[in-house]
Amino acid sequence: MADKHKTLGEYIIENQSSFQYSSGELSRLINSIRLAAKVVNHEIRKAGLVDITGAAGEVNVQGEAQQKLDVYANDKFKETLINREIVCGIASEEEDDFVVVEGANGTNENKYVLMMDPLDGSSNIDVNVSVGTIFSIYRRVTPVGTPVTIEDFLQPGNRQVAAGYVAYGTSTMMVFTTGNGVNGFTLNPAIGTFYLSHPNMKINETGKIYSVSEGYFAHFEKGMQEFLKYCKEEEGTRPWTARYIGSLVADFHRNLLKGGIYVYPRSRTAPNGKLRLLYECNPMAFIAEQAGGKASDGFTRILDIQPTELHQRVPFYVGSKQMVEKAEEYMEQYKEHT
Ligand code: P6P
Repeated sequence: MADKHKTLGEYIIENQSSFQYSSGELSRLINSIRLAAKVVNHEIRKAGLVDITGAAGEVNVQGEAQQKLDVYANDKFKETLINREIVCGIASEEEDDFVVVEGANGTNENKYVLMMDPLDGSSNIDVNVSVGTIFSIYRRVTPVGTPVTIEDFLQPGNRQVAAGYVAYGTSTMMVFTTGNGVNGFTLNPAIGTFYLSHPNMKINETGKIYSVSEGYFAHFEKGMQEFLKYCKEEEGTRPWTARYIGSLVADFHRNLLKGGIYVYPRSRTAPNGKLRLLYECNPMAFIAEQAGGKASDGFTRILDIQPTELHQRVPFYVGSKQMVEKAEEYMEQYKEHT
């Protein structure tokens, strides 16, 4: 069955000319992400057996206890990217500041910067729930040959040249876009090959699934509270189904396939929401839009937000277009409510 499907390698070769600035570097970059994903996948699949779960004893810039696999995934993706001299800089949820990647003799000829959440949802690892890697790729804006600067990372999401995620679920999938639609590849672990299992992925205009951590209802803004009440009313296709895994990649991927909305709103305890703009919201928003969906902070298109700092957080509404627009209607209607 699998042999009927194109491999990720074949897909990259066939579509390289459609990649923006197709100099072959973006293809090599995606290939290096593929390799790192297989290495991390191998480690995750044995997490329960080897003493590699549990906190690594460190705390990351977010103030979150780092899980050993967080550190492992961060190191593996960095190592793979640095060794191939494809990017000139890397930003990561697990790194306080961006990492400058110099070529041989301290040159900076590489054109791309990569931002990543190496292992999102890692608190779920110890309870055997799906986790994911999220990545976002830009061309640098400072001159090639000079050291990368923060300016290269603080670009709005509408300048991404590629974005994707790896979902370490019941199977391991790599889903990404280079600006020409979204394609999903499933790993055959027996031979370590990703196959094009989900060509040209599209998200339904609407759906019946909403993914929100409703425990924080009392802390949400009035508009978000009213939207949640709307989701539960008896009318038409509602009440909708509540599905919240607590792992963005897993919730997003299910909603991409079935239709639905994921919201991590601002609240009294999280005034800017929880998710990070650069390496969680922007890549997922790029994928959502390329699949026909929508992504905003409740008011503004995510991809148009001008970042001001590396780890900044924004409220995140993403998924089926009509469902996101309904949530935005409530946020607009009640925006004056304190
Ligand atoms: P909460 C995981 O830490 C994460 O960043 C996302 O993957 C997930 O959707 C969210 O946070 C869960 O946050 O506050 O509901 O536990």
